Parts: sequence; structure tokens; C-alpha cells
Amino acid sequence: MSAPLSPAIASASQPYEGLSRHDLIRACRAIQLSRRLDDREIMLKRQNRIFFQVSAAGHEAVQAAAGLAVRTGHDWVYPYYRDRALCLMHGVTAEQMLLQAVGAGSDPASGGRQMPSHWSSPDLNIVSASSPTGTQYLQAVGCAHASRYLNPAGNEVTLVCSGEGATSEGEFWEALSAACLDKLPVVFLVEDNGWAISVPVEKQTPGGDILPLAAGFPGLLRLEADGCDVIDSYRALRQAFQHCRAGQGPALVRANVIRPYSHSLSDDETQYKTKAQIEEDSRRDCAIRFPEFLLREGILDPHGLQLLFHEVEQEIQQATDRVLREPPPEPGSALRFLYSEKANPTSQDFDTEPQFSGDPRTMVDTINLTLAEEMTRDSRIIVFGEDVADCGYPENLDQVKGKGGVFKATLNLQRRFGPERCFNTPIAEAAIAGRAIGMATRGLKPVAEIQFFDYLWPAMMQIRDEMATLRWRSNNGFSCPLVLRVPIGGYLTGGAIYHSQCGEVLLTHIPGLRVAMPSSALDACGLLRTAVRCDDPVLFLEHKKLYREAYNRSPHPGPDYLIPFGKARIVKAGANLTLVTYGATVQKSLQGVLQVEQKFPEATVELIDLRTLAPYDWESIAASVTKTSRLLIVHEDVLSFGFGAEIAARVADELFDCLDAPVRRLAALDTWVGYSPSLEDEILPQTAGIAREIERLLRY
Ligand SMILES: Cc1ncc(C[n+]2csc(CCOP(=O)(O)OP(=O)(O)O)c2C)c(N)n1
Ligand SMILES: [Mg+2]
Repeated sequence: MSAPLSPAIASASQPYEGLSRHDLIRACRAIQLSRRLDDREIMLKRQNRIFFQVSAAGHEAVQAAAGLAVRTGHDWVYPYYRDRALCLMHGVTAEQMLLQAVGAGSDPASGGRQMPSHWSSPDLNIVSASSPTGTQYLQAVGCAHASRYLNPAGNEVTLVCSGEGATSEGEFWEALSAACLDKLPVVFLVEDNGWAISVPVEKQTPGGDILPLAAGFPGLLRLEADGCDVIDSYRALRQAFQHCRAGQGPALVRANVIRPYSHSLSDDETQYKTKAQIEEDSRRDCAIRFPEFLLREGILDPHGLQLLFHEVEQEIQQATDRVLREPPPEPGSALRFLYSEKANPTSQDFDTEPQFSGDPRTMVDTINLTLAEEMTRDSRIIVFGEDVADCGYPENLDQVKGKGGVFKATLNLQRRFGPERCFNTPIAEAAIAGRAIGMATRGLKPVAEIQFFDYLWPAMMQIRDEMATLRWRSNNGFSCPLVLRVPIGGYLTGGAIYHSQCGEVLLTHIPGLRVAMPSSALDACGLLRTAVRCDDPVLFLEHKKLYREAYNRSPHPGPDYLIPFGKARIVKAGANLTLVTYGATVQKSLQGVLQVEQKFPEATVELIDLRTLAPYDWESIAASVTKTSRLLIVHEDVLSFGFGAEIAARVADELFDCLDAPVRRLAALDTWVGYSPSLEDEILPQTAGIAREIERLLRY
């Protein structure tokens, strides 16, 4: 049996739930402005002057109420695409909204990059909305986490909105779980219009109502509201905000609304809704009922209402006239704000000399030490992930050695910096990435760990559609500089399919990300520090096989050692062939090179370790190939569509005239890594195979 819903607060003594005449008129104005803006956009779309339209129609009352409950500029808002009235209440103007609709370069939300209704306002703490349904929940949790860390006495609340359809995403449940575990001040507002495009809620949500399904979450205040009624919505939302401000945990409000227009202008609801269903909804329309209510209550007289409507029309007309004259985004500006323009990790600023001290350390020890040094330097750095803490029961820390990650890369960070700076998360990779994004948006520097590359995939939506896009899509309004450390790769003897995967190209193919993959302790130190100190999201790929090797150890290069991104290391100079590689195949390639050079002393091979894959050091490759006229690319990931294909294509394009032989690639077979050591050997590139390819190319 599900737990009873939380009781509504007594309200009889407070007319209109304490809302003033001014509040009610503000709400009425927002409802009218929102609806009429939708109507104007629909007209503009039909005239081909805008290119997409999605309306807030039917949702405005609860949004106006949310606008009254939230503290503008203090609280944080992760809106849904229907939240026009909420954003108007919050301070976004009609003109700003229309600038986005026409795709103007001066659109303050996205500079003409996002569809209309993808709200964003750094000044108002409205965090750039994207299009995937559900990603916003986890970022909101990260944002609330940051509120508590940065401003513990501030009582900030994060409001995150969605439709009922979006609650089917796993990310909704991961967010509820994380918010309840940490008692975070998040108000989840579900604007339930009964439809997710054409799918009715009964076919989407078991039982047709999200609230009972969330009954088991401890500390979660669950409230129901008539979302077509400003006052009832305000009652529930005020209580939800109070609960959060009082530090009692998150709240979930389901507001029952209608969707009197089709899902968007790309949809025709008559294809799946009956006439009777459409008519039934329209009886609850707040754009009609709320003004009638204000007249009945004597809050507005007919003249006052007429005046309000007239002002709204005028505002929209003037705004429309202005935005239609606005130019589109500057030609040539499309690449701006993929990356920070404040800090350039490829620059000299990130190039320092090592100051060596101590005995040689393994790569994993160096990573651990670098993390500790950076955490000491910057209290905004927060480390989290699965098993990364030393002890789940901090009071037992003095009785145990400590876990510190399955590879021990985070050992003693909890012990040294406390559970607020280093903590375990549930096994929920989307949540790790999504929360990191929310924290980073707020100015923390998350250095989160995904336990194995093989299990990165639940986080992929957050990585590709959110982490990589946030700065670009908000035209530099928001960003999420963070580090996601991911142990990667095979050669483990027994690692098999699910502990050996590479697949780095799936990340390098994403504009907006930086991808590093060091092959030695020294490089891991310098590149990790650059990753932490730079202003972009970095995927830091740590090869598991290299964590504890003897050959790639190094004395510690000091707490300020930095290696710039996009600067390869020439492992060995040579004149007759260029071999480009990275990660675990650097050492295998070196062995292959030495074997061949021993056999043919007149031939020398130049071996290049790329160190970072996005960006990668084209200049070093080009300079070397120009000199040697021959190129072999080796990587551990599968051959087809791999990183080598990109380099080979670029060399064919730009250096064709220099080549004396075909560009060759050596990589894993296009299959999975098998458990049996003989299978693994056969599938992954080995020294003998590399030597063979070098020899073949030299003879060509
Ligand atoms: C992850 C993801 N899957 C599918 C879509 C396509 N899509 C856009 S809106 C929508 C329905 C959302 O329904 P609901 O959350 O109830 O919001 P409503 O539009 O009803 O307000 C779908 C399936 C999407 N944007 N993102
Ligand atoms: Mg819906």
C-alpha cells in the first residue's frame, strides 16, 4: 500500500493562500501574455517567419504559481520547454522569447542556436534547457548539491520541471533517489497534461499517476495540485518550497493540467484525440477561468481586465516588430563557444617544467597524488563516483585501510578532505555525469569517476547532449567545466568483454569535449592537472593496464606540473616511418619499433604518443609524415571507424604529395575482447603484429 499523500496546509484563514491582489494580477498577466505569445508564434510559424513552435497552453496557471513561489535570482530553475509562463513570471521578457523564435543572433538565451522555448537566463538563474526529456532532473540535483556546499545557510531551492511523460526516463528515478539520499532541496514539478505527444498517461505511467509510484522515497514530500488553478497550485508549491527551505528534503508536486493545443506545431492532436476529449479539456482552461475568477472576486473590474489584455497585445506587437528586424547569428560564428574563451588548455599557460622529487611512482599513485594536490589547492574540487570513498561509514575510518576506488586512484581523499569532498554515489552513471554537470554549472569543479569505460553508456546522454552542448547552446551563458575520469582498455588477461573496452572515438566525435588518454605516470600527472584547471569538460581516460606498470613510472614532477592539450610526445625520433599511437599501444609500438630497427639498422621510425585525442596534435603528425613519407597508426580500439581512420583521411587529404606508401592502420579486430587469453591476444594489437606492419611499410 502506498503511503498517504502529505496533507495540505490549513488555508482557510488565508484568502487566496496569502497571495495579494498584486500577485493575482501578475499571475493573470503572465497567463495572458504567455498564451498570446504562443498564438503570435503560431501565426509567425504559419508565415514561415519562425521555424518551430511549442506552446505552454494549458500549463500557465501552475507555472504562474511556481513563479510566485520561487525567489527570483536566489533559487535556481531548470525549466521544461512548456514553461513560458514560468519564465515570464521570473523576468524573461516577451521580446527575449521572440528573439529566440526568429533565431536572432541577439537571442539572449542561445544566440539563435536553440529552438524557441529552450529557456536560459544566467541573470535569473534559469539554466539553459535542452531538448532531451529528463536530463534536467539530475542536473538540478547537482545544482542543489552545489547550493548546499557553496551557501549552506542560503536556503536556496532548485526547481526542476517536466511533463508526466518525462518521468518515465530512468534519470527521473535516479534524481529522486539521489535527492532523497542527500536530502537535497529540489522541487520536482510534474506538469501532468495527460499526454506525451500522443501517448496517454495511463499507457505511460503505471496507474496513470506518478505520485503514488514515488511513495516509498523517504523524505520526499508529495503533493497534488490542480494545475489549472493558480491558487491551488500555489498552495502546493509554497508548501514544497517551504519543505525544501527547511532542509527536510526534496518535494514532488504533480499538477494536473491540460494541453488545449497540439503537442507542438509539428503535431496534429486530432489524429489521436477525440472531439469529446478535446472539449472536455477546454472547460478547465486557465486563460479563460482565471480572468473570470478575478472579475468574480472583484480583484479586477472589466475595464481593468480589458486594459491588461490591451497592454499584453501592445507588448507583443511591439516586440514582434522589433525582433523581425533583428539579424541572424553572424556568419562564421558557429564554432564560437564550443570551448571556453577564458582558458585555453592548448596554450603556453598550461605548459610548465617538471620539478622532480622522490622515488618513481606508478601512474595510479601519481593520479592519486595529483588529485590530492589539486584538492588542496582548490576547495571547489569535489570527487565522487562508485566506491571512490575510503569507507561508507566514516566513523569506521580509523579501523580500516580504506577502499578509495576499485583501482585505488582516490585512496585517502575522503580521509584527508572529508566526506563532503569525496563521496560514494549510487550505481547510476547518468546521475554521476548529470550531477557533475549541475555542480559545475554552479562553479564547483567536479572530478567524478565512472568506474569502467564499459559502463559509461548510461551517462552518454548527459555527456553528449548536455555536457558537450551546454556552453555552445547557451551562447556562453552557462558552462560545465568538469573532469570525468574513466578507467579504460584491455590487455588485462581475463578482462573480457565488459572490462576491456576502448571506444574513445565515441567521445572524440563529440564537439565540445576534451579527451585525454595518457600513457605514462608523468603524462597522467600533467594532463590531469590541465584537465582540472581548464575551463572545459574533459573526459580523462586512464588505461587500467598502465596503472601499475614499472616502465611508465616517474618521480613526481611537482604540484604545478602541467602539460598542454594537443601536444604530442615524440617518444622516439626517426626518419623513415611515422608511427602514431596513444595509450597502451605506445609501449607495444616502441617494442615493435626497436625490434625492426635492430633487424634493419639503416631504418629509423619516429614514434608519436598523441596523449590527447581531442584536440590532437596534427602539427606534430604532419611535420613527421612530411619528413618520413610513411605513416602507420596503431590503436587498441577496433579498426573500423576508429581514431586511425580520421588521421588517415586527413593525411590523405592534406599530405598526399608527401606519401611514398599507403597509410596503414593496425588496431583491434572488429569484435569484442574475449576472456580466454588466447582470444584476447588474437583480438588486440600485439608487438609482433606491429613489427610486421612497420616492416611491410618500410619495404613498400
Ligand atoms: C529523451 C527524449 N526522448 C524523446 C523525445 C521526443 N519528445 C519530445 S517531447 C515528448 C513528450 C514529452 O511528454 P511530457 O513529458 O508529458 O511533456 P508534455 O509535452 O506533455 O508537456 C517526446 C517523446 C525527447 N525530446 N527526448
Ligand atoms: Mg505530458
